[in-house]
Amino acid sequence: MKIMILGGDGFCGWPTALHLSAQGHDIMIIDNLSRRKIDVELEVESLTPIKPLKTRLKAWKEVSGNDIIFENCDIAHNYMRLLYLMEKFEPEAIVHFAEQRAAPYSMKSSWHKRYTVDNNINATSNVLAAIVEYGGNPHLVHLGTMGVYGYGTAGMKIPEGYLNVKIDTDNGEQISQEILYPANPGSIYHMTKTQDQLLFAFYNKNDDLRITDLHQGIVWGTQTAETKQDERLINRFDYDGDYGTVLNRFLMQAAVGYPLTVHGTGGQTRAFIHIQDTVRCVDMAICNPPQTGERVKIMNQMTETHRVRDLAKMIADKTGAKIENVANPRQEADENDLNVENRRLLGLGLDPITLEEGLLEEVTEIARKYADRCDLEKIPCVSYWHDGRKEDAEGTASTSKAG
Ligand code: NAD
Ligand code: USQ
Repeated sequence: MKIMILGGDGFCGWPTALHLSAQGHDIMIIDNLSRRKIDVELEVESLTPIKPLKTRLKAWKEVSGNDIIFENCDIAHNYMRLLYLMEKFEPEAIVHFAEQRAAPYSMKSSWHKRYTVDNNINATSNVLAAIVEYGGNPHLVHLGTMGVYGYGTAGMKIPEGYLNVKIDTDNGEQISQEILYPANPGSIYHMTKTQDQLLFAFYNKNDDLRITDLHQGIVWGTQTAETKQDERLINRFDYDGDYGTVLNRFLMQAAVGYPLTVHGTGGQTRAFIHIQDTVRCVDMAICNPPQTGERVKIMNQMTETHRVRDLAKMIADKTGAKIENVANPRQEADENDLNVENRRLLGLGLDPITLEEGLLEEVTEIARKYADRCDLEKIPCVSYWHDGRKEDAEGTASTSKAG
């Protein structure tokens, strides 16, 4: 199959491109390398030494014998080039990873809020318009987020995208309808993903586009079967306060002897999935497309849920790391339960990698191995959701200094 990977130089996109190439598909990566430029802006680097994209592609050719095409294009702002590349390559499937994906980065300043809205919503809108204009009926697989639902339970498992509601009509009848589960984003980044959902619903209804939206939890881990094959193929590992996600941050903090930075009480419950399972799920989604005329297929792409403080304890027990409760820079519930339906991907044969089996390998093979590349000053999260959170944090800092 010919598959276009939008955002194929990123943390999820790169290992997905290699996996699909190893399966024998023809791959074209489209990326504007904005994630690498954001590293320059933030003055931080991936903990793992990632190579320039052309070096990565050369190494993959040597290891596998396969070519992957790369085209540099800003899909949010260069619509004509995106359309031209679709018409030239004629993809049968398109995987869309190409968005600004960090919640703290999206909340850093008004510039970062506007950049994230502009980049993400225009990217998705352009992809959908280009698919219609190109006319080849490719299946679009988008990486969405569990955060579109918020992190509550409403006394039930969060369903896979749609909620059955009963409505009392004016003439006393009751009707049933399935609606998109109510959106409840917790950051500007998450909000852009809720807007993506509406764009998908519209283009599906109006143009019969075949779309799968994968509502993914927090991805942890670094390597996959393909990225392990040569050090030049290594995947990125973000640990800084803007892009590092909680579990990978804790793994790195344990490796460098930095107290694990639990925000607030650590009562936040979140959904997780290993990067190897991300890659497998995208493959399964591509192999099981919706039919033309079928509504947007939504699958919850996560394999386990954990409370942040339990994760910290699990890693501290395995490594001897200390835990520190720091003031939470985010506007989010201190404690929440999370119960998620994920039967669709399990039903397609996903056999998840669990935290229990994978954690120590990550600490020793990745976090400890590259610990000397860590810049300790980049660890604290200093993106505050609003001024009150900043004042709280500064208040806490001055109290502890005084104490
Ligand atoms: P990433 O930042 O590592 O990769 C995104 C890639 O897209 C980068 O290479 C970037 O340069 C590219 N890109 C961004 N805007 C672009 C544009 N306008 N034109 C062309 N290329 C562009 O992010 P990731 O962690 O690989 O996440 C990929 C997708 O998966 C995102 O949409 C994210 O929302 C979703 N997701 C990620 C996680 C996670 O924990 N990493 C969890 C759930 C969902
Ligand atoms: N947290 C800590 N300490 C830290 C870092 C984070 O306690 O050092 C807490 C946060 O306050 C939050 C939780 O851990 O409660 C998760 O934070 P995160 O940065 O790991 O994840 P999040 O901001 O939600 O974003 C990540 C990805 C995003 C994806 C999302 C999936 O960056 O692209 O969409 O996970 S989900 O969380 O399911 O919405």
